[in-house]
Amino acid sequence: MSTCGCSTGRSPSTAATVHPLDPLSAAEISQTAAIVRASSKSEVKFNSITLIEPPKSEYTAFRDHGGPRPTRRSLSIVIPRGTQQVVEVTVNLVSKTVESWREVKNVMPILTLEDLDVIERIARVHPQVIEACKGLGIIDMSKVFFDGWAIGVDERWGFERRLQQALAYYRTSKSDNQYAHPLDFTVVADTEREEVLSVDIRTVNGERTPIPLEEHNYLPELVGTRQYDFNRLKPINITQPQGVSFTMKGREIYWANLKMHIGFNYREGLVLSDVRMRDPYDSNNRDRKIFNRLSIVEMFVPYGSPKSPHHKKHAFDIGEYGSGFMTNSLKLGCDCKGAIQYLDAVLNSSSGTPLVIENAICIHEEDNGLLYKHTDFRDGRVISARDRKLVISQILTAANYEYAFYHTFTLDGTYKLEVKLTGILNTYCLHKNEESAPFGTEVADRIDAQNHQHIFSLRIDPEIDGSNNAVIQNDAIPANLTADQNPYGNGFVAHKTPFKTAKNGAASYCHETSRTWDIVNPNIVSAIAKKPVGYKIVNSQCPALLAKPDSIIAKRGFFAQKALWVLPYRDYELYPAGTYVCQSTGEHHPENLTISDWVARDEPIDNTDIVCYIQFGLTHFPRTEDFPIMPAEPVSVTLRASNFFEKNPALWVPPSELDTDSCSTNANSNMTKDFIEQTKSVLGPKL
Ligand code: ABN
Ligand code: CU
Repeated sequence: MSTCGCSTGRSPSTAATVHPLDPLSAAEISQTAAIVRASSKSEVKFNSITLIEPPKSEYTAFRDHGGPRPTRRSLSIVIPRGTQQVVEVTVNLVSKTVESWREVKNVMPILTLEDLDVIERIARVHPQVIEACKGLGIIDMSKVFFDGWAIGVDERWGFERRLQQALAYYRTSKSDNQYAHPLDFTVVADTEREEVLSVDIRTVNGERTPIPLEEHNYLPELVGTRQYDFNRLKPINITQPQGVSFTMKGREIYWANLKMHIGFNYREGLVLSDVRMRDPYDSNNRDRKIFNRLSIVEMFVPYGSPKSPHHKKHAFDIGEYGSGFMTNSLKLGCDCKGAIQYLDAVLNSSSGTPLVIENAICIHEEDNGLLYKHTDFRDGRVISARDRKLVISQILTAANYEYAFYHTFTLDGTYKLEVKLTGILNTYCLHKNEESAPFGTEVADRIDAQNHQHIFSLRIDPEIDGSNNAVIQNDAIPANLTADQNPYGNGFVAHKTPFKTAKNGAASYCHETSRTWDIVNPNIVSAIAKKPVGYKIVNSQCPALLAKPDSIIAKRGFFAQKALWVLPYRDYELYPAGTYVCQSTGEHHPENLTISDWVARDEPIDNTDIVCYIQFGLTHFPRTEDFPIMPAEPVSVTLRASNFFEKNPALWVPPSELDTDSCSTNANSNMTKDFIEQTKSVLGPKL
């Protein structure tokens, strides 16, 4: 690390040192592309090239039992140029050979950023689109922009076309906020043949909707700097004079008593694996495994206005576009503040060349407020300790929206995934005879932002002290006792429902009973609590999917119908809306299974290797305050140790009174005032 505490963490791994879960290197991506190309009869377009993680048993044998190093393999999803075919190619990176070449019918792979550019390029010069713009008074087509989206539903075409739709906007200048000027038509195109298939103008009572032309900007170069009061807030700087408290060995991180591996791929983005904790009280000093793997595997954004074209907008922001592909290159001091360790991401272009996103992953620590405190009111003795977070984060841009994912660990062994939603609302123009309500909000004059939901799916492969785990649902209820047993009626208990098979492991949240779920290892019982060791899922921000159960939205987004699914673990069963989400219909596809297929098997989930899909998110009724750029809205899910440690791990943290390095000051003290006066005399009144 450099002296400022910043580092890019780009030291290359060699074949001998590479961790089996490390993402493909640039060299491995190039090598894969060359091998695939050499064995292909036609020219191919690389949709994705990614690591095939070793089967869990192979990884565990290598990691824990001295077994052989797993073979590095890659999976390429390719499209023979100009066709609608989808081919999965497995390459063995040790023998440098193609191991399998398999065409998958009636599926469509992710729309990459390159794919999404196609529709803008072809729509702008298409005669029908130019005509549609003329009808709105637009002559200069360079001012018209098209956001490519996957198509939610369009009965006019099937898998003979690789479809995308475009939402159209106008810009008054280069960086003008186009979402303030939505146009009244959409475009459908075939991505591979680069053909516009339809221009769909939505008229109201036979009339076009004029472009809302008022500007709603947020960039200083457009709005000026007069509205900023630079004196309102004094600087806050985060300093870690002795450096950070984590260390990195390749992509393995060690912090406090935790260690884990940080992976990344085009689809899930960040993947945390092999999360282990050294229990400070464990007499054998074991590394206790908590999670084998965790990642955000899907994100569903269905829009709630039945009016055209909004019925076609239900975005699977991860399955249709790839969380990795949309990842931002992060900026020190803006996205991340303090002493930051970055990791790059290496993905692929359509020609198979490596594509590096510098600073794609941010790793840093933050003060996390109080960890514990007590005042003995008799003698005034006060004790408190401060908590700290290790944050591993990634931010992605999904067309108009931004999503920031913060995977957070704290000193009491808690894991919390916090998502911050920001960016710009999806908008549409309002005709003079229309109102936004009840399906949306008029966030600015004639600008409609429709109601929508954001439902995320966090996939956790738990391994609480071993691979055989189970899930127990806890409901806080009044004790069901006789008047003799509970004469004052105050008794209440946690009613426990152990989940036995996948169908009863499908659970909704219940506010009335403060419902939580414990992931436990039923084979290891806490000697003190006499309860199985576990981690508790606290998931209260989990909106019910509001689309009707028989709608295409509810079928395609079946996973979003429950707050929790528990399934038996199977290698490579990852994506709840299917491996191939673009143009999916919600109907059964034997080569593109979804969570509805996995649940239908209704297999045992009790005391076996299980995996949990945790859905959380929010229902968004847009507000004027969300426009033109949304103040970040946080939403989270938490997993807390529950009888996992025999004693409280917070006691391992020295209380603040023993911390001699604290540089806090009392804002009221004379010392601070003197300091400010002195500094003012040096720096002038700007301070
Ligand atoms: N929200 C739809 C979307 C996401 C990513 C890229 C394009 C469109
Ligand atoms: Cu929203």
